Amino acid sequence: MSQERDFYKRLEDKGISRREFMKYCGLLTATMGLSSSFIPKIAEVFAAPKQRPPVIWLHFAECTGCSEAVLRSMYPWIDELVLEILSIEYHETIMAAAGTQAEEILKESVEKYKGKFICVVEGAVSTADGGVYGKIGGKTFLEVAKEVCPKAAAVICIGSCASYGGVQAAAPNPGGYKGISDALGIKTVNIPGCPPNPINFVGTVVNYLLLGKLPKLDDVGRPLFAYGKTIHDQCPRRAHYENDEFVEEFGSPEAEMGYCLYKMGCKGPDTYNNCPIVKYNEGTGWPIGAGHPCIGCSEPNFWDKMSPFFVQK
Ligand code: FSX
Ligand code: SF4
Ligand code: F3S
Repeated sequence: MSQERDFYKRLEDKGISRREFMKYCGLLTATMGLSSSFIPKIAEVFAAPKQRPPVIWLHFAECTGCSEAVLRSMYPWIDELVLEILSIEYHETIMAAAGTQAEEILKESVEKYKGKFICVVEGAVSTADGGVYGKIGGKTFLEVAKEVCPKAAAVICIGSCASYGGVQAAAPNPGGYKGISDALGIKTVNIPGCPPNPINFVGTVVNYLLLGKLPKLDDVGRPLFAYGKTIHDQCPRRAHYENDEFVEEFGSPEAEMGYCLYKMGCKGPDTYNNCPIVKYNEGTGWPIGAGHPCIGCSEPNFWDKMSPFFVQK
């Protein structure tokens, strides 16, 4: 009980009311596809964590937008919550250590928590010519990934780059860039999107902590709770699609009226993600809501498969 009291006191000190926190837990519960009776249990995962699994967070070829998405947006305090439930042993962007000291921490943490840590991976790895096109501290990304990922209890790929290669793997891909599962031949939980919605990452971790297992995945490694339906099937513009009401030019009266963006190249019918429901930036916006077609950023190889983005294929 006192652990919980301390938690709420800490939230209060940061200017976050219990009501705001419970609202977030409600959103998380709904996103995870659980009934509202789970809200108190989910609140407890944060307020009185029974375990704080060690996490080793690797960065390879990417823009760090995924870390930014988790640490900065959504709710300004989500980073605090993530740090409450996870014991982040290694994360190049937020750790104080650098250089050889950082490399030693990585080595030590992998040995110390072998078989027990969660490995979060951000970014793709180069596989051509022995992986020489991407290195950290003299080691190729591929070497680092091979040393660390197979020793984890679970590997969670955050973002389309770690999941499927992302922009690095776009044609002609001279570096032979691949996602982690493909490059290493291992099974990973993929949270794609460029960047992904942080709530889908948090939901996956909370699922693991609350139910003791990873969520059910689709055939390309994505949690079904978040990626089980297409954008098109959840889109608020769907009625316009059915009524043949399309935007044919940006800035037109049809665009202003919020008509369907299919003729502007929208890839919503072929894209699985929960953006229309969960949205970004504290639930305020998402691409189609802002009048931009979906470019299919959570689909494997979307840079090649979905482009040209403004033309319907
Ligand atoms: Fe990739 Fe993440 Fe796109 Fe960027 O780190 S999914 S380029 S938003 O940030 O990996
Ligand atoms: Fe479907 Fe895109 Fe039209 Fe929405 S805007 S209804 S996702 S085609
Ligand atoms: Fe990406 Fe389409 Fe959502 S572009 S952010 S999957 S609406």
